[in-house]
Amino acid sequence: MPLLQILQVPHPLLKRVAAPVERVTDDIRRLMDDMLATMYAAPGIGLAAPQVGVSRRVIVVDLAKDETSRAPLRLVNPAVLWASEEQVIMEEGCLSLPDQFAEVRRPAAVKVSYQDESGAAREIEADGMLARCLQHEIDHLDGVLFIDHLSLLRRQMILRRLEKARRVRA
Ligand code: K1U
Ligand code: ZN
Repeated sequence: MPLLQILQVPHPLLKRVAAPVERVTDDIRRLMDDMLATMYAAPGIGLAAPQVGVSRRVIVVDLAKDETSRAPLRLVNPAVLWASEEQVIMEEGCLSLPDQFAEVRRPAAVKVSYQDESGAAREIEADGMLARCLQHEIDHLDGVLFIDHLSLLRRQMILRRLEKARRVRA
């Protein structure tokens, strides 16, 4: 399975609203398999299609701690149907902003509708890390990054830190 290139900030595709998927075809299923392979290799716990240069509403998620307990989720056209009033602060990272982390406040629990790999309509209720990851990935489909939830000052600090790390590596 080919590994895809993960786009990094400030690639313009990361700020674009992704288009809905009209039909779950073999191409979409192949994309999700390639995204999962890319996510496991990164490593990460989620990935959205725009991060690999495809501006379509597709995400994958797997919170498994090791290869033996993998439980991949493939979500096409995911949408938040309900979000809890309760909000929690958790640390987030993003494969498009490597090695940058920040505490972000979001709803503690969500209910998400989506289509699975066969095109069937499904819903998932989540809290904890799964709720966090689903919200982070759905944000990517709307061109929103976790740093967009931070103050301007903190966002600029992270972007400067990222630039500095790139300069050191170059
Ligand atoms: O969307 C992404 O860039 C993937 C991102 C998902 C995410 C992380 C944390 C909170 C919300 C969403 C990542 O996977 S960053 C890497 C990461 O968190 C991780 C990597 C290896 C093991 C465990 C976590
Ligand atoms: Zn991300």
